Amino acid sequence: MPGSALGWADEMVIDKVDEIFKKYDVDGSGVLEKRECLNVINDILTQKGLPRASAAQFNRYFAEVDTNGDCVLSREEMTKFVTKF
Ligand SMILES: [Ca+2]
Repeated sequence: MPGSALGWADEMVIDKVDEIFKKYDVDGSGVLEKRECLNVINDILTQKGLPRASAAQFNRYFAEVDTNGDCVLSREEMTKFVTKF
Protein backbone atom coordinates (compact mmCIF):
# COMPACT_ATOMS: atom_id res chain seq x y z
CA MET A 1 0.00 0.00 0.00
CA PRO A 2 1.52 3.38 -0.96
CA GLY A 3 2.55 5.47 2.01
CA SER A 4 2.06 2.62 4.46
CA ALA A 5 5.53 3.08 5.96
CA LEU A 6 4.73 6.67 6.88
CA GLY A 7 1.30 5.64 8.24
CA TRP A 8 2.94 3.06 10.45
CA ALA A 9 5.41 5.63 11.79
CA ASP A 10 2.55 8.06 12.50
CA GLU A 11 0.69 5.36 14.39
CA MET A 12 3.77 4.66 16.49
CA VAL A 13 3.99 8.35 17.35
CA ILE A 14 0.30 8.55 18.26
CA ASP A 15 0.67 5.47 20.48
CA LYS A 16 3.69 7.01 22.16
CA VAL A 17 1.87 10.29 22.78
CA ASP A 18 -1.11 8.38 24.23
CA GLU A 19 1.24 6.46 26.49
CA ILE A 20 2.95 9.65 27.67
CA PHE A 21 -0.35 11.38 28.43
CA LYS A 22 -1.70 8.31 30.24
CA LYS A 23 1.40 8.12 32.41
CA TYR A 24 2.36 11.74 32.99
CA ASP A 25 -0.83 13.79 32.77
CA VAL A 26 -1.50 13.02 36.42
CA ASP A 27 -4.29 15.56 36.88
CA GLY A 28 -5.99 14.47 33.61
CA SER A 29 -6.06 18.03 32.24
CA GLY A 30 -5.32 16.86 28.67
CA VAL A 31 -2.18 18.98 28.51
CA LEU A 32 1.21 18.43 30.10
CA GLU A 33 2.28 21.09 32.52
CA LYS A 34 5.90 22.07 32.75
CA ARG A 35 6.62 19.96 35.82
CA GLU A 36 4.88 16.96 34.23
CA CYS A 37 6.98 17.47 31.12
CA LEU A 38 10.16 17.53 33.20
CA ASN A 39 9.32 13.99 34.37
CA VAL A 40 8.85 12.89 30.74
CA ILE A 41 12.21 14.27 29.67
CA ASN A 42 14.10 12.92 32.67
CA ASP A 43 12.54 9.47 32.32
CA ILE A 44 13.48 9.35 28.63
CA LEU A 45 17.05 10.49 29.39
CA THR A 46 17.33 7.93 32.19
CA GLN A 47 16.06 5.17 29.86
CA LYS A 48 18.77 6.15 27.40
CA GLY A 49 21.39 6.05 30.15
CA LEU A 50 21.93 9.81 29.95
CA PRO A 51 22.17 12.27 32.84
CA ARG A 52 19.04 14.21 33.80
CA ALA A 53 18.47 17.57 32.11
CA SER A 54 19.65 20.67 33.94
CA ALA A 55 17.07 23.40 34.58
CA ALA A 56 18.61 25.48 31.78
CA GLN A 57 18.57 22.60 29.29
CA PHE A 58 15.01 21.74 30.20
CA ASN A 59 13.79 25.32 29.89
CA ARG A 60 15.42 25.66 26.47
CA TYR A 61 13.95 22.39 25.32
CA PHE A 62 10.51 23.16 26.68
CA ALA A 63 10.45 26.58 25.00
CA GLU A 64 11.30 24.90 21.70
CA VAL A 65 8.44 22.40 21.95
CA ASP A 66 5.90 24.82 23.49
CA THR A 67 5.33 26.57 20.18
CA ASN A 68 2.35 28.68 21.30
CA GLY A 69 4.12 29.68 24.54
CA ASP A 70 1.24 28.89 26.93
CA CYS A 71 3.60 26.93 29.26
CA VAL A 72 1.75 23.64 28.79
CA LEU A 73 2.20 20.99 26.09
CA SER A 74 -0.84 19.97 24.07
CA ARG A 75 -1.05 16.60 22.34
CA GLU A 76 -0.05 18.33 19.12
CA GLU A 77 3.05 19.83 20.71
CA MET A 78 3.84 16.50 22.37
CA THR A 79 3.69 14.83 18.95
CA LYS A 80 6.48 17.13 17.81
CA PHE A 81 8.35 16.40 21.02
CA VAL A 82 8.13 12.63 20.43
CA THR A 83 9.30 12.85 16.81
CA LYS A 84 12.34 14.87 17.95
CA PHE A 85 13.51 12.18 20.35
CA1 LIG B 1 1.66 24.90 24.53
